[in-house]
Amino acid sequence: MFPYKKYLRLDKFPHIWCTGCGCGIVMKAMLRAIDRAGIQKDDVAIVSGIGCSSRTPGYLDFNTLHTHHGRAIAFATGLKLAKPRLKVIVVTGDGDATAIGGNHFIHAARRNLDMTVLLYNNHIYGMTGGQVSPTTPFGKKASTAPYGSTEPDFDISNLAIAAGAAFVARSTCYHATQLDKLIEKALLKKGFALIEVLTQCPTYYGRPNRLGSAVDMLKYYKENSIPVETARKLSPEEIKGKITIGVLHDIERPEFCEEYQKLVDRVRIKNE
Ligand SMILES: Cc1ncc(C[n+]2csc(CCOP(=O)(O)OP(=O)(O)O)c2C)c(N)n1
Ligand code: SF4
Repeated sequence: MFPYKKYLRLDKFPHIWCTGCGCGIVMKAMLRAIDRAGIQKDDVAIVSGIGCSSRTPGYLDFNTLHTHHGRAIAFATGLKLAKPRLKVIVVTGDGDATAIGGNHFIHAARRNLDMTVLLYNNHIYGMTGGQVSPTTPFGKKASTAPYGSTEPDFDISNLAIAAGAAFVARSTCYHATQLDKLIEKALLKKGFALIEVLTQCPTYYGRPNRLGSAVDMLKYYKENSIPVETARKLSPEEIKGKITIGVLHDIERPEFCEEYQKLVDRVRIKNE
C-alpha cells in the first residue's frame, strides 16, 4: 500500500470532512503524484484559502499555509517570488478560486506563474452550508437558490486557458488513478498548471439536488465523462452535458518568475 502516513500530520486527525466527501480522494491523489514525481517534502509548499477543500494542507506534513478565503493564489505568488526553488501547490475550491479569488486566479494564469493549482470543483460553497458558487450549474438548487440557480456557470478549465495558463487538465474523483498522473504532469510543468477535479459534495450539493449517495455521484462521473481525445472528434451537441477529462491544454510560454529574474539581472548589471 502507498505509504500515506509518511506525508500526513496524524495528530491533526480525525479530519472534518463528511462521510463520502471527495476531498480525501483528491488529497490522496496529490500525495501519490508528489511521490511519483520524486519531489522531496521540504521542497514543497502547499497553500490554501478557506473552505472544506482548503482544509487539506492542515493534514499534510509539508511546508503549508492556510490563508484567507480567496487569497491562496495571492499568498502563493509572494511565496514563489521569494523562494522560487519551492514547488508551490495551491489547493482551492470553486468558490475560493473563482468567486472571491477570481481575479487572483485569472491574473496568475495570465502571468504564467509557476505553480500547480488543484481546484476541487464541487459546484457549491461547501463549508458555509451550500450557497451558489460560480460553478453551480443553471437550474441546480443551493441554499441561496432553493428553486434553482438562474445564473450560467463558469467552465473553470476554459477560463484558465483563455487567461493564459500553460497547462490545464480536468478529472473527477471517480478517475482517481488518472488524477495521479495528471497532477504529476502538472507538477513537472513549468508555468501555471491547473487541475480541475470534479469532487462530490453529497451533503450540500447532492442532497438538495437529489443526486443520491456519494457512490451515486461517483457513478455519475463515471458514466458522463469522456476522454478529451474522444471529445475532440464529436460535435458540440454530442458533448453537451458531458465532462471532458484529460489534458485539455499544454503549451510553452515565458514564465513570470524567470522573466522577473531576468529584469532584476539586467537592472543590476546596468547599475554596476
Ligand atoms: C472574506 C471571507 N468571506 C467569506 C468567508 C466565508 N466562507 C468561508 S469558506 C466559504 C466558501 C467555500 O467554498 P469553496 O471555496 O467552494 O470551498 P468548499 O468549502 O466547497 O470546498 C465562504 C464563503 C470567509 N471565510 N472569508
Ligand atoms: S460539506 Fe461537502 S465539501 Fe464540505 S466536507 Fe461535507 S461533503 Fe465535503
